[in-house]
Amino acid sequence: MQPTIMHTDNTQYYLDLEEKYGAHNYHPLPVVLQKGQGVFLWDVDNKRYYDYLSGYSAVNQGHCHPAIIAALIEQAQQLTLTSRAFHSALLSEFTQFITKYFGYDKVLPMNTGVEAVETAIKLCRRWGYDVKGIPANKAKILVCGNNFHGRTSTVISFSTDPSSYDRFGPYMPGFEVIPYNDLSALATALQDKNVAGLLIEPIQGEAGVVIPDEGFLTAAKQYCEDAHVLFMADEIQTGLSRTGKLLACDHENVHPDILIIGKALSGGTLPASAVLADDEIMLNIKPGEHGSTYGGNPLACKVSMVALTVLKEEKMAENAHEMGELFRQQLQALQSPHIKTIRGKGLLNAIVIDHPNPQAAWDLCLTMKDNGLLAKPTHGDKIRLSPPLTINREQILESVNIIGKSLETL
Ligand code: IF1
Repeated sequence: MQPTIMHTDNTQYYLDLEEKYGAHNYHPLPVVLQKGQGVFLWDVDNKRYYDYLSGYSAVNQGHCHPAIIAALIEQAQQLTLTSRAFHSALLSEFTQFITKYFGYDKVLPMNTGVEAVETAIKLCRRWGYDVKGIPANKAKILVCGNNFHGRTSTVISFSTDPSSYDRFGPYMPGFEVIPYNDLSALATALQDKNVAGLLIEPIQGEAGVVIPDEGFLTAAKQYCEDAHVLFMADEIQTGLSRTGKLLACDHENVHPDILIIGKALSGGTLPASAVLADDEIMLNIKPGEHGSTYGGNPLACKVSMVALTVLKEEKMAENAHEMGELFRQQLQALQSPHIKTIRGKGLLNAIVIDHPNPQAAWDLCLTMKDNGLLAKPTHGDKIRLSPPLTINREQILESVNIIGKSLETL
């Protein structure tokens, strides 16, 4: 089943420990990591790998980016947490910095991605009642088939993936699933006057990097506006330069009513997420009605400002665009009979494997691991390929070489 697994005793020691004492809610590749720098990771035997997962796009700026780590250390020695019972200088500065950076009136900081999604849902419902005038407890939020927005019991209530929701019910009502990239389904769903918002990934990551038709986001935003419905973009995975623009919505010049970001907001150092919106939406939540102990802590605020600065100063969106084009073109040039599809935008890419063995994508990831490149299959036959945005030309060519060599063993 797993022909290429080669563990050292050292690696096996750690695999056994986690198997025995950790919950079994993941099925990781059998590699145990202990160091990261830029586009590279090292395992406990000091073997070096290209990182083609980037912490699920949380490490866009590269592992242990020197400016981000310096800010982290400096702030950790100064002040890490005040709670929101008091003000902090850094939260104040951060609110100004990030609202100017993305062009919104206000920000609400949280920690994990799914908490930011939950926050957006609450903001949207509140706006629905207080501004749109939806009758009490009737607000509806539209979501898309094959969505991924996180793991809380509310968010899995509108997942269409049984492995996310099965036997975790009862489920939160108030959501309607419509097909992704389907304007006529959206138009029909928007006829319901109780719809308060549309929650959407501008590119569906977990579904296997599914890119909607050109013009879809623009039209969807317009349909929402016409129906007096909020357009909420989950840019947790697609945002922060990953797809070759600061936000994936920027490819169509769409400015979401509610913007949800996370992951790379802290450059992979600590959980930091944020929801951005204008006053008409944000100010409906009053003191005491929403919050979080760690949300907006000074450490996260400092690190996030540097992580966002680094994205711009080092032109990571431009590099993601260029390296993404090169990467897909080089993959194409491999002419591998085992690649059915290559798709992506910037450095958010996926390949679909064509092979009679249903385990082929997993086996390929094991072989790539042995050859010095880490990536993870999703939904059986797809492999997401998303290196840090600092990757250069020579590193892309070497990576494609590793992928090509590995494909030949299938
Ligand atoms: C896991 C995928 C990535 C996300 C979008 C919200 C969240 C995520 C668009 C929640 C999180 C993760 C979480 C991770 C696997 C993963 C993932 F494989 F599911 F698709 F990134 F590629 N919205 N995505 O992608 O953010 O609460 O986790 O901070 O193991 O669940 P979170």
